[in-house]
Amino acid sequence: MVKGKLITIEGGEGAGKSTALAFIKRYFLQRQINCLFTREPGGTEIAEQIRQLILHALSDESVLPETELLLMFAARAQHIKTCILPALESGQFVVSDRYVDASYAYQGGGRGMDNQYITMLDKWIVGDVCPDLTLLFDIDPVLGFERTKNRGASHDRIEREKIAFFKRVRERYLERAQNDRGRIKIIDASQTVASVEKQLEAVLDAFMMTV
Ligand code: Z5A
Repeated sequence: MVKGKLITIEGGEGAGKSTALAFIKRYFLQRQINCLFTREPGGTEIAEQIRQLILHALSDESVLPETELLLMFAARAQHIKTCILPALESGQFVVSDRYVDASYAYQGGGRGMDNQYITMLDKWIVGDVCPDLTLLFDIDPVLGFERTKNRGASHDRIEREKIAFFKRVRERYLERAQNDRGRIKIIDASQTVASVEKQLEAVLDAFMMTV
């Protein structure tokens, strides 16, 4: 029986997910809540190897959208069965930096893959291991890109996509939030770090009242 809670973090490029994670860690630490922090694609040894392949494949051969989608779900299968589910079953809270909504947003919205394939894989691989809460960091992709430029790190294969791709990603995320308001909470990520943390605290406080 699943006893823990699954919280996922989503958003576009440079939305500030990594920055917010430090705040979320402090939030749970202060409340002495045992929490596992993980990420997708990745989170287990095999899934991290798949991540490497998806984001940094060293080949001139282009990665097909179908391949990308299947690899995302291959990594997710490993992640759920060997990491997320055992933690939830032992009563732990799990916070994942990205999860299945990202496949709908990036492979569905960004790459334009038919939703029916994603839904099919979602039903098969994710099943009922659905997030209890999703924090969607929403930002105009132009501003998100500005921020990552300042960070100075080199871009991976997906990050090298054009702005139109990230606009479609954002639209798909917002569409999903619209259709699942109980689970997906939008954080206005264009605000200052202090304001983002305030929004986060309010959402997490409200969520903790329900558990
Ligand atoms: N992907 C997919 O396609 N399908 C899937 O199913 C899954 C994933 C699961 C890996 O994601 C890629 O995988 C991702 C989607 C795809 N590709 N893309 N794009 P990732 O999560 O590992 O990497 P990311 O999305 O590229 O995250 P990021 O670039 O590291 O962004 P971030 O974590 O949201 O931002 P950050 O590093 O916290 O902040 C960026 C900069 O802005 C940094 O300099 C901060 O200091 C600054 N910052 C942060 N917050 C603020 C505020 N509030 N004001 C001003 N400046 C700020």
